[in-house]
Amino acid sequence: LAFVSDILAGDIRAAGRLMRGIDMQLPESLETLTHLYPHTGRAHIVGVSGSPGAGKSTLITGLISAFREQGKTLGILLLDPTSPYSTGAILGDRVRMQTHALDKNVFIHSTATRGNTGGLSLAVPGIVAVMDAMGKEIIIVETVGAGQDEVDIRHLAHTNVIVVTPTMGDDMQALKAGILETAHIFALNQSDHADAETAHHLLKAMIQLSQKDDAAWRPPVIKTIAVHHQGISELAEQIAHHKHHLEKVESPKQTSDHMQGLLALILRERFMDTLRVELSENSRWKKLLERMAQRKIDPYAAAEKVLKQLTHT
Ligand SMILES: Nc1nc2c(ncn2[C@@H]2O[C@H](COP(=O)(O)OP(=O)(O)OP(=O)(O)O)[C@@H](O)[C@H]2O)c(=O)[nH]1
Ligand SMILES: [Mg+2]
Repeated sequence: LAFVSDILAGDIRAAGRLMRGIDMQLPESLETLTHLYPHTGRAHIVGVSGSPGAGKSTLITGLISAFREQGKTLGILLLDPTSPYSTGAILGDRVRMQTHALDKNVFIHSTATRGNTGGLSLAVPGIVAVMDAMGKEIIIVETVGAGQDEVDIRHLAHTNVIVVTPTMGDDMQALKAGILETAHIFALNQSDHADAETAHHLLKAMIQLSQKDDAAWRPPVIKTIAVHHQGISELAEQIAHHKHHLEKVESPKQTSDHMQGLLALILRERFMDTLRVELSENSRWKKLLERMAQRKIDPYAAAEKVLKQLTHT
């Protein structure tokens, strides 16, 4: 348990080691997490999602400076996108964020995202919990919003920042309703682009349409030019503003949604693993598989049978 107190004291080496253990889902690392968990729940978790190349890492680098100026401590988690656009991006991000790498108040970790089901990996909530236990006041999680990630990051982040760009053009129409509704703040990055004004109006109109009349929080759109550090302080301000909003109004509901989502995420992954082993190794399904092959039972009916048997034993 000396290890636990090291983490609580913010020891970087101990934390890095534990995070790698959580990445691999080592039993002893999960055991340590059990002891750390009661010390978590203090950090403000901010998700930053958006398409590959939207400018997420550049924005985050700016946000780190803005929050450091306020004396806040930070944890940054970069989720390695599997998208072909982003090969080597983590390394690049690390290099760009290097200005902060010597600052002991900023802890940066990167990990692969994909779990069995294509969403966040099992490790992500654990790694965030370690940063929380280390006493990091703000934890920023960068994730590519191309797949289902933004749906899962919702169950972790208190504040969801979606990064969009004017070059998205028609693609902006493709912003899924689910994303519009769960975003708390939009950063319209690359606002130095010629189409920025058009995109700004379009985005605001879309947000307007997606909002319920009685919505307690209306997502602001912040125009940013991350490379020139423009709009960053406004973005940081809105993040803080949203935190206050949660403290006043929505927190209990969000917490309960988060707990449910986290549990579902972990159960889904665990269940997939169990299921894979079960179907390939337990001989009791052999007959069923054969009957499927002989077209004596269709796959839907077979699945129904498996489900019934598994949930009733
Ligand atoms: N013109 C312009 N370029 C920008 C702006 N913000 C970022 N960039 C550039 O866009 C490129 C991608 O920026 P990143 O911050 O790596 O984007 P990202 O969203 O983290 O990318 P991935 O992690 O690969 O998904 C870099 O070359 C940046 O310098 C901006 O506001 N305007
Ligand atoms: Mg990036």
